[in-house]
Amino acid sequence: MPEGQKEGAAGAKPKSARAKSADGAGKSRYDFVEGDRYAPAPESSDHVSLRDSYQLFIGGEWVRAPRRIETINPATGEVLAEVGEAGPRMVDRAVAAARQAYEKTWSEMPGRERGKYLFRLARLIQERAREFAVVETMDGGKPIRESRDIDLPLVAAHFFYYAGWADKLDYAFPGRRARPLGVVGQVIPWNFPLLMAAWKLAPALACGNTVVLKPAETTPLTALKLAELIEEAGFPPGVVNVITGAGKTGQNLVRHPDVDKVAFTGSTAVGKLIQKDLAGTGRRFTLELGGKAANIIFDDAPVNQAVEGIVNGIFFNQGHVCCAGSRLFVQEGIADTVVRKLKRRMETLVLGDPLDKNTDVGAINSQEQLERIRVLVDSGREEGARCWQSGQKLPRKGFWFKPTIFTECAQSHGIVQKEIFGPVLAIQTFRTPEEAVEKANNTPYGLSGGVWTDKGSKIFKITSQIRAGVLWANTFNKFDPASPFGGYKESGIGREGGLQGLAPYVELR
Ligand code: TAP
Repeated sequence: MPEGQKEGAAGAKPKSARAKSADGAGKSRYDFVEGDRYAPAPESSDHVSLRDSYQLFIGGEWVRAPRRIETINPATGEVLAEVGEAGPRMVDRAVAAARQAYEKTWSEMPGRERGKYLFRLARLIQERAREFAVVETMDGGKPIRESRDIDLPLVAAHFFYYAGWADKLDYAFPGRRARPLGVVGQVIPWNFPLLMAAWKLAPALACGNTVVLKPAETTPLTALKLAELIEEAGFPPGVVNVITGAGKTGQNLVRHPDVDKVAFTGSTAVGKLIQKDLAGTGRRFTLELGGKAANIIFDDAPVNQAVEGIVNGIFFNQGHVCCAGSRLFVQEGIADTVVRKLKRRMETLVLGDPLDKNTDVGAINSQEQLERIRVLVDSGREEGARCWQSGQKLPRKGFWFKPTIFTECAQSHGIVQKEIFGPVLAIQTFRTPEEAVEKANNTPYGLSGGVWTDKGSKIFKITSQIRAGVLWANTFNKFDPASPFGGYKESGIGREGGLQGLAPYVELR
């Protein structure tokens, strides 16, 4: 069936979907609500304080970088603010500030005192959660429901969790003495900007390290606002430094000879470059990289719940999720039913204004990412897989991509093997559990996966055979700060979260 065309009953919209916007006048200046089925429920951005221009946060001061870059709202194309682009001198300065703070204060401070700073920061994040959620949505394009209900609560939870470990490191590693490593260079991606900052900062600081953090070029704002909170919480100058910029800034940071440890989250391609950069230096690193998770649905699974799990697995955050369930394996006997129900459910997804509380699918993060998705989707069509897209209208401005599925996929197709990092699902079928496991493991990645079945024994058997760091059973995309996260194979090295997330930030004696 051609792209965009709805199939018979499966494509029919449910009743609510046909209802017009209640007031008929809810058109925003970006035409987000055209064709929508609910009255607009926009989250207010009046309470948000955003500066026009941000400097670099180095040594507890705001330092001007001569070169500037703009960050835009991907849902509208509007410029939100300009930020500094840190060149080599600024990277040097940030690393020197972190070194000084490490030697003079932070590493010498008792864990219980470090914990107090982290608890204070966690509380400040909670107080300002609404504002931060709005900024995250404006800068990144993700639906406000996600940034408000998932990102921000998890960010605060991470700081609370690791604050609790700061004075208990002796219990984390019984019989050993945990010493911090020194200055940590941290580079993070754009898909969960604040959450990735929390995953990186909280354990590093709890263990007594100081940090230079580089957020992604397209989503620097919440990291800079976090720096404002770090200032407000009274952290000693230089304990946390935030430098903005593009890939070159990240490269200068990870190559810096006075950085003791590198923590990177991003693509496998850049992860490999970093590994090469650090080879032979003796410096430590952890890499949290890409994924191509298998979501496996057995014929004894509760189908309706599984369909919700599939939708959550691939359309959460527009599929900009390293652990997204981007490969679906359905047991042959229920494949037609699952695909039919999935298509019907996809038609009900609300795509549009990310600040609207009804929105399920927001904007693609950048023009560049949109192009990447288009290229891979075109390659799927060319290779012979069958493409189907739901019928939502796309807003005229900004970057958007319709929820998309491919059926009739072969294991060799690029859309099955490569990380698309967009709202695109490749569907395959299987007959036996062995075939499901074989196909699920046939990928260079090994970050996450999901299994749907009524049988507990099958869950244990299958999950123990899938080579992935995180596996969910009868659910998907669930996160907790106490639970370790990380990959096998080309999905990375090291773990973040939980007790395991402390280990990469300490030397054990
Ligand atoms: P990348 O292009 O790899 O960028 C990640 C970060 O590295 C950005 O801050 C980027 O800067 C910077 N960077 C680029 N080139 C660099 C270099 N040579 N040296 C040092 N830093 C460099 O990834 P992305 O497109 O932002 O993020 C998407 C990827 O992240 C996906 O593959 C996704 O699976 C992965 N991811 C993994 C996880 C976990 S926990 N495994 C979580 C989230 C995302 P600029 O962006 O400013 O250029």
